[in-house]
Amino acid sequence: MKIGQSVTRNEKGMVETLVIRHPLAEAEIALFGGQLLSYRPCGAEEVIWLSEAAKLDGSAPIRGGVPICWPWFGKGQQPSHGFARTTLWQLDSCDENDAGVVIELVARDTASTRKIWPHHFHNRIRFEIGRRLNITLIVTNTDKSPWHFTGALHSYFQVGDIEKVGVDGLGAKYHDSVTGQDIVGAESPLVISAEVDRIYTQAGQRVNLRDDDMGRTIQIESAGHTDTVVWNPWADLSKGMADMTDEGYRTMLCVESAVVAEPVTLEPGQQHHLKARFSVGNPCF
Ligand code: TA6
Repeated sequence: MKIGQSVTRNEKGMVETLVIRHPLAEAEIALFGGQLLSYRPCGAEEVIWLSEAAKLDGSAPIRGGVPICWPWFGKGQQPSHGFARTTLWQLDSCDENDAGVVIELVARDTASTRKIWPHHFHNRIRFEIGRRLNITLIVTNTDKSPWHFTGALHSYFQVGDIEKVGVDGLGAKYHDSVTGQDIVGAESPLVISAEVDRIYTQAGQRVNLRDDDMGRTIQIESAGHTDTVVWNPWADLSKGMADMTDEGYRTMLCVESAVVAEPVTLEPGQQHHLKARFSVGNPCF
């Protein structure tokens, strides 16, 4: 069903999606999780990685795309990475013009979210899809008392060959979640040849993901974040994950705009914007 000149309601597996076909870009967004699954600017190859073994039946988080981790990041509480990525979001608005398509989805607290996290909230996720992609998570405290959150736009990028990738702009300090160590003096660019799970605490606003195999650089700009997380599970961990193929890790890298080390506190009525912008060199423009 068409809901705009460039936007159609569709299904991927068993989840409802919005498919965007605009002269400047194509994309797909699942209402389950409010999750971007695909983004391809005109003339470019796919930017976003989606696991070939992803569960697309609404029973579990979707492996790939840009899951929204909220109201917490990580496995410290259950469910892992919070409940936003398994919430069914509602389409709130869809607009388009020559520059692209803007889609907004919303999710509020319900009886079941309050059982897990006893607070009132209103979340809005805005996707601005054009020659670049902007994703903004707008979190509002609709409660009578302050609360705090951590979270991330847990972006999975498509790469040609993980061993031919270099990431710069990550800063000098990180927490290594594989070894538990805090490291000062990180290598730059980061080159990956084993499991990587790092929380960079001094990343700048702009991180470059250089991909020698695909011959492109994806620029990731973040705002409203405190950290940038980089993750690749590598071979052994992937084998234990039902929603990754054994070789899936070779073509993906997560670079995440995150709030981990310092939770954001919101007073009643206050908002926080967590943003990520992806741009890729493109012959069309
Ligand atoms: O962002 C990195 C990370 O927190 C890793 O520690 C890794 O477990 C990954 O996210 C995936 O988590 P998930 O709950 O989706 O399996």
